[in-house]
Amino acid sequence: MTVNQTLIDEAERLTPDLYESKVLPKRLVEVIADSNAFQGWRMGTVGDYEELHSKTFGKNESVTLDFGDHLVGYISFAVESVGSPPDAPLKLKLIFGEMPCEIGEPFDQYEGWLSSSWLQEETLFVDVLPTVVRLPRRYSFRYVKIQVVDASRKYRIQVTDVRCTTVTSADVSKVEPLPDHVPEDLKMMDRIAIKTLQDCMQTVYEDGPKRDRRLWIGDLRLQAQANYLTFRDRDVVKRCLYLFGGMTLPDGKVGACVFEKPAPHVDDTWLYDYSLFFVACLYDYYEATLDREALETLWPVALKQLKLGTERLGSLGVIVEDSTWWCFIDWNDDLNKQAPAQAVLLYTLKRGQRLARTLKDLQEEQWIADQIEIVSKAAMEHFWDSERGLFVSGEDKQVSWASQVWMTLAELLPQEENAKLFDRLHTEPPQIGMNTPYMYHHYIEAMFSCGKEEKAWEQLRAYWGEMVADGADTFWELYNPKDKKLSPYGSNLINSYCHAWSCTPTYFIRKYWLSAS
Ligand code: RAM
Repeated sequence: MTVNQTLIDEAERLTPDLYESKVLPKRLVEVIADSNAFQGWRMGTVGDYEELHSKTFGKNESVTLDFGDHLVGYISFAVESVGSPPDAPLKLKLIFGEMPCEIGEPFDQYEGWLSSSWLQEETLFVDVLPTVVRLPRRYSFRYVKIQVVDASRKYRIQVTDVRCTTVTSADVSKVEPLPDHVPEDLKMMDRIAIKTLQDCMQTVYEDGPKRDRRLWIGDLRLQAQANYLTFRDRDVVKRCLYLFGGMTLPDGKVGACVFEKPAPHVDDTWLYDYSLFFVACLYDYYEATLDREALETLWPVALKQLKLGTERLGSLGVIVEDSTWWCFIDWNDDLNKQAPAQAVLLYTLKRGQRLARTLKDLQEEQWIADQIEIVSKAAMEHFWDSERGLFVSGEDKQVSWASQVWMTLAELLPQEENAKLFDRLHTEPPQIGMNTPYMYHHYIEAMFSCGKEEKAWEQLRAYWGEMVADGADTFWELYNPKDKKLSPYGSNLINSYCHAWSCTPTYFIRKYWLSAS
């Protein structure tokens, strides 16, 4: 990696302190298989949390605690023996679940392709009782199952004082309450979205506090947009931008994600669209903060992404797809990404052009203007099917929501035309749909951008509203209302159920509902 130590030092200086609070469990529960419940599991109440203190547990017995909401933090509890003096160590297993499925389905049956080490569990041995156990790892959960793997025939245990010390860098006092006239369902979505963002805001903007627990630029872009209208943090966003800008891949590309520990370093994953989003993140940050110094410092990195992005254009001005590239757009193996990628390039070029203008970088402004012309002209020639009145992508001329949405966001057509495009699409939806709240975000944003507000609210309510109906405490990484166990990783157990890129209902509500009312 190429390191600009000055930027990294500044990023480190901006490391936030975390706010802590103590949360106690609310009730004792049991997981129940129920084909009508989300993913086939629901929680049934067994008793109040206080009842835990009068219970004892022996070998193979367990208790599941419900904290009543999604939490990110450190758990501790007191444990003591009951009966004869403990004549053997106590072996405990703890299983943490953001969702009931993680408590209901044994982790050893997991067969997904992402590492099973993301599944949150802990086996511990306690040699001396009584004691207070403080687990060193941070967990992301609502439910915790405490299971006695073994004690001995001569003693049982009692568990008391279970608590979680939650952590976040989000300052909840900065969030303004929504006015009374906002409908209740939107208020509920706003609250859940803010909690999602809050739980992901740690010393960087994590994508998910359960998994991957690191800073991804695609997630950062949406989190930051939601943050500007809620927690109004600027320092942690700035820290994230400086981390990305200060550690690029050897050829100057911004990496898709970075790690903070043991010392900041960039991952070797590169995504075409994600590195271009560095420009969009910087644009949004400058719009929100007018931090000219940061803009001047990071502009060379942003400009470099545009230059590298245009290097993928073939002689016809169209993005070349080959084995050396990976563009994200959505988790969907069937999706052809050529047209959406061309649109992301155009979208970021337009933001880069405004930044160049702000900086009075006339030469680069002109270069960007020339690229916008080339990319737009080629997009119209290669991706716009004038007979059908929609965008196609790839050799097979695939019709996907992603292509329409990103071309709309890139404002290739005038907005009245985009509005008509959406009218057509809603009568005859594209064959290739959307799988992530990340893609749905762009779908909703595209409709707001071309004046289809009513449809945007309807779709926001249909998608995130159904997640609420399905029991979301925080919004999820993956959600397909037609396939609720969908996972690109081979198992819904490993999905993240508090995921940054899903936090944008609060952005839509605060940006578009409040300004319209
Ligand atoms: C997954 C994570 C992350 C996302 C990348 C592309 O690993 O969900 O949030 O940005 O994919």
